Amino acid sequence: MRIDLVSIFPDYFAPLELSLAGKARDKGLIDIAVHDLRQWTHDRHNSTDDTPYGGGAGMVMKPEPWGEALDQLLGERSTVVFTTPSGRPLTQAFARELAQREHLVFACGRYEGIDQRVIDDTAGRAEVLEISIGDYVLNGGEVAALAIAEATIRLLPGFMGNPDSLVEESHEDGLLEYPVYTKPAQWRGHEVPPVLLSGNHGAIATWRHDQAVRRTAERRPDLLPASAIADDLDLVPAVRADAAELLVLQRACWLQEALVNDRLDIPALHESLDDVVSWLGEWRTWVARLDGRLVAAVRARLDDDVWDIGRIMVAADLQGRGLGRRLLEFAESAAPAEARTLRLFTGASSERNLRLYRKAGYRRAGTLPGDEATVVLTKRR
Ligand code: JD8
Repeated sequence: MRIDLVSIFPDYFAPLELSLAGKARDKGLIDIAVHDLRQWTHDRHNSTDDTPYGGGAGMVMKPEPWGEALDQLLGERSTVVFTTPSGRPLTQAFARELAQREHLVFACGRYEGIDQRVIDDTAGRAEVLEISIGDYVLNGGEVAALAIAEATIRLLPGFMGNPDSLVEESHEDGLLEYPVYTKPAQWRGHEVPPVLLSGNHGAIATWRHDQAVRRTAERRPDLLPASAIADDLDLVPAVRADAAELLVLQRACWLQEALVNDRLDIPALHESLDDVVSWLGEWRTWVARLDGRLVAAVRARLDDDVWDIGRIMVAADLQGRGLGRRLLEFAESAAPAEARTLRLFTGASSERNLRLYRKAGYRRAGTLPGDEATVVLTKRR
């Protein structure tokens, strides 16, 4: 792979001479060239910026030097990376894509950015990628180019002494990395988790995976595949102290139901805290927390030989990840032996709920007495 980096601060790339890229260069995996943009200026002041059309603060990078720089650097199969806070976020998967490229040209802007016509013109003669390394603002594109180059170069085949070490990395399998330890086994009163000293590789692998899922669920639930959060959340019996948060979650969830069913006369929407406290005493109820936040709940009780399941609640930001399915399965598994039928009800227009219940084997069994807009669904045990 060839990498060219263009900037008005070329010294920013000195680190590339050091560890990583230096090693890759020595292994013949890459050749890197750093260019000072000013070599493509022709005025006495080697100007690379000017005032913005339309006014406003700051300066904008002139198109001409960039045009000439790219004229010289672009080849047949070049990919030009403009680093910008408005770019596509860099991810491990994106870095893997970049590692497949033959030639990367990093165009590192400064000031308020590069004249947009440079990006538009370049897109007509090469692959253009606008990439951001995160939702914060830097003063220029060099640091981002360094980060993208490092994330890419280290994935080049033959770079890592032991390619296996790549497999177990953060984000490689969509999870954050598990905690790591080395000698001594005791340090300042802190132990190393015994499983890691057990030599039982199966148990160690399981522990590490569980730690990675737990850490990801706690710190980056957005990264977790839909099912993982559902599988990882602990459902525990609700207590009186949960009532207030249950009320808040219930109102939020049934506001959604009110919207999809275009009705407000839904009991759950009108309950008070006392009502919740009261039914906590009449129904078996389970709740789940994420980072201490009550994010899911379900209740159930026996009515003759019917196990009534209800108030399946999932916080809006965690919906669509299989938690509803997990809550339903959990409540079903808690049904006592004498329960021969499982029953629940929902709004006739609550399509997502109806899809979940149909997939779980429930079938319509009429409507609630005096309420045609609420359908009852049952399933034989
Ligand atoms: C390139 C100029 C500075 C940005 C006015 C401050 C990437 N994740 C990222 N954050 N910031 C950048 C980045 C910032 C840059 C340039 C990348 C060129 N600036 C500008 C817009 C607001 N100043 C980045 N990748």
